[in-house]
Amino acid sequence: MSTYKFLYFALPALGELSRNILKYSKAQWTEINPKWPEEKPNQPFGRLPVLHETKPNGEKFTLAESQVIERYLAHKYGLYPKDASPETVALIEMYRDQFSDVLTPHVDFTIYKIPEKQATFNQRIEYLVQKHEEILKNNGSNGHYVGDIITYADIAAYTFLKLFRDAGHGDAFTEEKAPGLNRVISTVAKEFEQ
Ligand SMILES: N[C@@H](CCC(=O)N[C@@H](CS)C(=O)NCC(=O)O)C(=O)O
Repeated sequence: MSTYKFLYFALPALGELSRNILKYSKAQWTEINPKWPEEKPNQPFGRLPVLHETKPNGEKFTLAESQVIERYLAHKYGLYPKDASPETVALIEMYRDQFSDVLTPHVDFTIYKIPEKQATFNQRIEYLVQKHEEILKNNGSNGHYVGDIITYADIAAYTFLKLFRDAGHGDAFTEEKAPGLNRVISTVAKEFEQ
């Protein structure tokens, strides 16, 4: 089994979904919060997150780019349906990437303190909730985006909605407004608690 070092800041932002995939998959991993900016020149592209893998035969592999790291781990840990077609993989990744449209303004106003980004966040989360409720309804309102198993898309929704809720922005997706998304959250949460 591979072991991993996951390098990111002690913040819930671009590294959060990879952290949750590592936790959910019960991978053997440790987190490192590098000294910044001292460690910046030592990163592949000067930014975080970065994943360092050591394979069972001792071979090393390093990856940067948050969404690439997530997908690498999601493939390794079975978070796409078995034998998924390229179309199914693409749909799962499309559902996940939707959350970046909301995460970006969220990071801008919570971490970079740009107050006017809050309005963009509010407008984008409202739109996402409306669209994703339809997608989840079309999959049978069963707590999953695709089929009846937990995929990368489900863990993405759980991760980012929890992140927004923990930051005090859960009003946009209450049970009443977003029953489908709340079902995804509770389905994934059950597995996390095991
Ligand atoms: N496209 C990159 C962006 C990474 C990024 O913006 N990382 C920020 C933290 S969220 C960073 O390293 N900031 C410190 C810096 O740029 O010096 C990704 O998705 O991983």
